[in-house]
Amino acid sequence: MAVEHTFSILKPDVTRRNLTGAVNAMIEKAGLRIVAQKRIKMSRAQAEEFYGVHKERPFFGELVEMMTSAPVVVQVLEGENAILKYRDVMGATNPEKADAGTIRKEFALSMGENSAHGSDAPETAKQEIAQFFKPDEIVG
Ligand code: DAT
Ligand code: MG
Repeated sequence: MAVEHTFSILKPDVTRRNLTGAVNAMIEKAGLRIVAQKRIKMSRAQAEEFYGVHKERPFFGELVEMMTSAPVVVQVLEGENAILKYRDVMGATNPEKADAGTIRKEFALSMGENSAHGSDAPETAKQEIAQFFKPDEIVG
């Protein structure tokens, strides 16, 4: 399995509760390397573009509101099989269904405020990284 990059967001519920370091410790403990990171306040346009695939879903408005409600930390994570590995470290979308020891089990407040985003496939990882980082901001 090759070394991959995946895109991560530590969501507003994490920054609001001052848990950035605690989540990053779980990421690093899992063997993923944070090779790019910045704290930003997402604009409505950025959030709508980022979650465009969900725009017809009933929760879309709420999702955009939540993602723009406080700063987020956007990241590129590097590692062997990073895309699937980070999905495992995050746990299930619904924190009630997330396994023990995952980010969402430990920290998520609800299905909406579920602490972390991670890309779901190589193609989406590439697109999502490109939305937030220039190539020279990724330092492996
Ligand atoms: P994931 O973030 O695990 O990739 P997703 O891509 O299906 O999950 O959905 C994106 C985000 O949208 C998810 O992290 C939280 C929110 N969301 C998904 N389904 C939801 C629902 N039924 N009610 C409220 N928010 C939801
Ligand atoms: Mg998703």
